[in-house]
Amino acid sequence: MAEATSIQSTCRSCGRVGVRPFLSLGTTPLADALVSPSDLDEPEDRFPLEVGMCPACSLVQILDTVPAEKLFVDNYLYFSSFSQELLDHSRRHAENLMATRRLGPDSRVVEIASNDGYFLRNFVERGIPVLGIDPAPGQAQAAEAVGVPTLTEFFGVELARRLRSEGPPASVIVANNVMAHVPDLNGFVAGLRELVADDGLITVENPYVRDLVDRIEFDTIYHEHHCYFSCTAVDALVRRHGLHLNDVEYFPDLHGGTLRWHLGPRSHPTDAVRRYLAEENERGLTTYDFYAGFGDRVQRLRSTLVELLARLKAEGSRLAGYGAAAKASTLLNFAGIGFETLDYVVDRNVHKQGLLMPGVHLPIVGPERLAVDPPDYLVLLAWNFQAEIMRQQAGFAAAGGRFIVPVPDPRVIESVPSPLGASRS
Ligand code: DWN
Repeated sequence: MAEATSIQSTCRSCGRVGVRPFLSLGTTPLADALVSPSDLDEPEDRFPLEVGMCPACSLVQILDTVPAEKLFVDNYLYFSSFSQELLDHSRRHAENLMATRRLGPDSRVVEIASNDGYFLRNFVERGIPVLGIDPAPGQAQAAEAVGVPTLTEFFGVELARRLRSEGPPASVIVANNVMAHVPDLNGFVAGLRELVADDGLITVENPYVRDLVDRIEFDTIYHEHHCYFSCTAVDALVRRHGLHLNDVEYFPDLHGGTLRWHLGPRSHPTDAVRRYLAEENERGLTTYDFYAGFGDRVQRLRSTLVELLARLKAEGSRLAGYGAAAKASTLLNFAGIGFETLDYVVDRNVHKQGLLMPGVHLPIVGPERLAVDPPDYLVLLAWNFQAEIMRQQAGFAAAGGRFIVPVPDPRVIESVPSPLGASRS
């Protein structure tokens, strides 16, 4: 049964009316709300999942807002440190900041959504003062265990004002995969401005909406992700709060294509900023037409994927999924893929093992299951970590197992791709 949500009648960034819908994924369970077997008799909340684009400021956003108390629960199960490639990516970022920002004992590095200390621990090892901010108690506890002091609170302008009244401004603020999650987007950005030093740097990382559309990454759409960012939308958003977009870095293989925006109170944009804004204008990311045909492409992907998996099942093959990711929940529920197709879903996050996937209730098991009860095919539901997972599961492949990538064109694959990289192109 669809639960009540508040319809977002105005843009989450600029506040104007007229956000134009371009995709509906039906009513889906909350992507992070893994189900305990003991709760199977309980009704599972499902909410409308529709996406639109604001013609005034170009922000892509979901149209329904789930009540915060449903969305943000204490037993949040996502721990960043379960991906070595993400840890390597974060360490490179930390080392670059230490070198370019000349950070030392008088600096202050703050991370918002600091999770389990996966990023800030790099500064702790070098004696640079840090502060983590993350409302999830389990992750905060894990961060404290690696020496990262963590405030278990939601970040916004009120917390920023309190931190500024109690201590120095932040030399660097890092916000990875969180600006898309916050219900009060303007309050979040106003908090960034409040907390950062006048000569400070803010880096914000989020998946890039251009790649979401180009690569048909519809499964990265879920209720926890309120917004999907372009440089144009970020530029308009941050200017409203006295911040400037000064640089852009692109990571084509991270989370399906990620941008890192460099923001600050002073304006000194690089050529990369001008290049991205010009390209988005030329490609039409600032117009509804760029998104208008996305829904049809998503429907075609769904049909191709379902037909491929059904054919393999009909031939007598056994299939399982890999990655109890939030995106896996969107994909499985939208495509209607459950026990008729997959036997189980593998995930090495021990906090997820023993639970069930939202909606379809497939059991989540550890990677060791692949050795004792291997399928013929492993569907990479966490396709964004394809290289890392395939390297890890080389034994599964050596024993004849094969991998299926579901996005952007569902297909059986053989070779192990290269690791993550970064560029400004
Ligand atoms: O914003 C967000 C995006 C960027 O990342 C948050 N919603 C949290 C997360 O979303 P997600 O759950 O879709 O993310 P992941 O990181 O794609 O999920 C990967 C899943 O796969 C995790 O549950 C961990 C698991 N995993 C694994 O079992 N073995 C991951 C790797 C790399 C592995 O080797």
